[in-house]
Amino acid sequence: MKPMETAARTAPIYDTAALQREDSLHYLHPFTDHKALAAQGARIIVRGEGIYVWDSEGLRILDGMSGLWCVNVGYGRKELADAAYRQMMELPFYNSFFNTANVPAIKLASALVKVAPPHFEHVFYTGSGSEGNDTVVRMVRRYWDIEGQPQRKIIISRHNAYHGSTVAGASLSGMKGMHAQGDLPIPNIVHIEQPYHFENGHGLPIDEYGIVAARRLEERILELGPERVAAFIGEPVQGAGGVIIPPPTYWPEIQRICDRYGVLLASDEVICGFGRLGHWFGAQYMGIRPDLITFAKGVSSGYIPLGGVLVGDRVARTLIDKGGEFHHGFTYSGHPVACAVALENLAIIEREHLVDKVREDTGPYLKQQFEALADHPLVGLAESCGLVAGLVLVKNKRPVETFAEELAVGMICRGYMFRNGVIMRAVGDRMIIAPPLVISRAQIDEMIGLIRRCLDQTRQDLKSRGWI
Ligand code: PXG
Repeated sequence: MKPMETAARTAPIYDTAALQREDSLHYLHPFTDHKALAAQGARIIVRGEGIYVWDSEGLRILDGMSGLWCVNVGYGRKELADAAYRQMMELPFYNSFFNTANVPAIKLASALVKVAPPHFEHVFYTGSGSEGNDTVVRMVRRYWDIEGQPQRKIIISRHNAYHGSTVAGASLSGMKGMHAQGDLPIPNIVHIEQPYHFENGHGLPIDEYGIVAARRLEERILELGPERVAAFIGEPVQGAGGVIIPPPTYWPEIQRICDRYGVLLASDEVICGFGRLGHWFGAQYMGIRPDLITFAKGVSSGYIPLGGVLVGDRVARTLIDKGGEFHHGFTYSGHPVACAVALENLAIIEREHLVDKVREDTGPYLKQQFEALADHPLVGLAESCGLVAGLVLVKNKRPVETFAEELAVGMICRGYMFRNGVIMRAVGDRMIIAPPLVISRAQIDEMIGLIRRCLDQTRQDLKSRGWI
């Protein structure tokens, strides 16, 4: 069955087939089965404006995923291009090693600590979120060395977490497929249950389940011996894992446990930072007080690679006052062009009150509209938090019956999304969105309308296959 093409379309401006051939000849993509891609051909995105992108066939697509959770201020921002241009002409690069610095890196550090929770006064820059989390691993181990407890090496993370794809990032991640390729995780990284009520709640009231899930951390700390545990790391809301929104009781209990055993708390805010949850940082939404915050993506709205770690006073004081040289850093730590773009990006977020807008206007509106999708016969659960949201495709609603994993129902649904001109990501059978923070109420209506139409088409398709 071929769905109707209803999205706005202009005449193609590129030779798509030729680009696809060239793509598969030379370009190895991240997380891609290249044989399958070559058979199908990549969708080539050529342009963006506001919350929309266009592909090489001229199809306009509402980008419900902000590129990859990052284009928070939307596409086509001249201010960001101008900031990059000015800085490239002034000073395109200089390193921050050997007692040197550059102006944008200094100014951005001040701007970041201004919006961070009050106990954050320092920033370490990286080029990506993965490098940020590698920095977290190096930094917490260094911290405990300096503090005279070098046996505190273990970092506890969660199944189905995503913390990046470098060796340490993939080890912290709780993705089976990643661990299976390349002898991961590295030693001294362990994983506990994710706080996913839909899958693990077994009928417990959600608040009660939040405590149970958090206590998995305490159980594991006691099993390993608190004197060996260096840190706990988690995303306030798990992104790549499928927008797993924890029960409200979860994070405060995690904080209590970390405090009790002196374990450092790292909040990976690569997705949740910079307004995504209606606060500058997800930790503020969750009411926790992390020691380290990893950031990337939204710091520059994805216009240029930049990441880093906000370092809270507890760790910073030890590193600075007692640590001497920390043997860690990257060529592009504090890259002047990336920092200049990020500074302008933060200025846009402030000027346009995007954090408040998500908290007070578009976040609650999305919640209302998105959660109403739960009335669709194919939807077992629909939930949102700020401007992230996820729904679960199910075979039966009462009692809940999910689809067999190998049917890849989420991917079928995702196909309809693309063809109808809206990007929604599939994580198994969880369909997720994280639209740009500049999305308006009218555009939310447009997005929800498209999603509903795709759900209908998916349902028809599954019926014709005899799967429902
Ligand atoms: N932490 C979190 C929470 C992330 O979401 C990273 C770290 C790594 O950042 P870099 O910049 O090294 O990619 C991420 C990245 C997906 C998907 O499938 C999500 C990410 C990356 C690739 C795919 O949703 N997030």
